[in-house]
Amino acid sequence: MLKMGSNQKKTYREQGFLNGIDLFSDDEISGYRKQFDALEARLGRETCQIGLVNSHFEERFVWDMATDPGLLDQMQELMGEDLMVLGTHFFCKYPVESTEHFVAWHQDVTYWGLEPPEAHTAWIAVDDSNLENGCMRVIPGSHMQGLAEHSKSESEGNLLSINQEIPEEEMNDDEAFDLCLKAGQISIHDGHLVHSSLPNHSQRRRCGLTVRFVKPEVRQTELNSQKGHWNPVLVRGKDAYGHFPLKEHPFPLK
Ligand SMILES: O=C(O)CCC(=O)C(=O)O
Repeated sequence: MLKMGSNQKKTYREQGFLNGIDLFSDDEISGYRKQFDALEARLGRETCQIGLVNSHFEERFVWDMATDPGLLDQMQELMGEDLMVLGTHFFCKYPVESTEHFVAWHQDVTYWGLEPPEAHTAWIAVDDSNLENGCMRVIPGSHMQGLAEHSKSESEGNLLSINQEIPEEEMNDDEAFDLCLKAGQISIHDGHLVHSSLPNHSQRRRCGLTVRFVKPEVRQTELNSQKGHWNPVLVRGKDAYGHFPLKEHPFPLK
């Protein structure tokens, strides 16, 4: 089991995120990147930008990334023994052509319909992600401040599913911390943490795979932002609650 230091757990509790955790070696991530590139060649950029939702049910490599034993060890350290993968979603920002795509300031759990509204996300860098290509940014400690009012973004290019945002005038960008990552590294953030990302002004793609985790005690009380039901899969421990229909693993765990 990969052990996380008590300092990291304290940081996560206090700041609401961790950054720069090594997960995959250069060889491993370049293998996964090749498989993503092949998917992109097959499906096209428009789909791959934000259209790949829950592809771990169809694509073996996405399942392997999302359930990597080292990742599950880390998530168990933060969340406890019993762990479900709630969903996966690629966020892929291509170099700006006409529209500048960005992700507006938001808190994940606002529109996920979960009760209690608790979820944690691992963001796996498929490509290097930094200031030039629009890495994720977070407001440290903002997960402690409750849920903010979200409205519709007025700027074109917001990649969020229902174009939600915490209005610009309520945000102070000076407080933002940039989550620069090398490919193969991950960040982890609390579903209450305020975060966003700026447009990709480089000539490189910026692709990350988000893996959302919940504990089995969570239930879905409203439809999520895609107007649907979640299909979580138990990946560690046990489900003593049965709040979701039991979902089989699409592929064996490593
Ligand atoms: O990848 C990004 O730019 C944003 C990701 C995000 O909003 C999320 O993980 O909830």
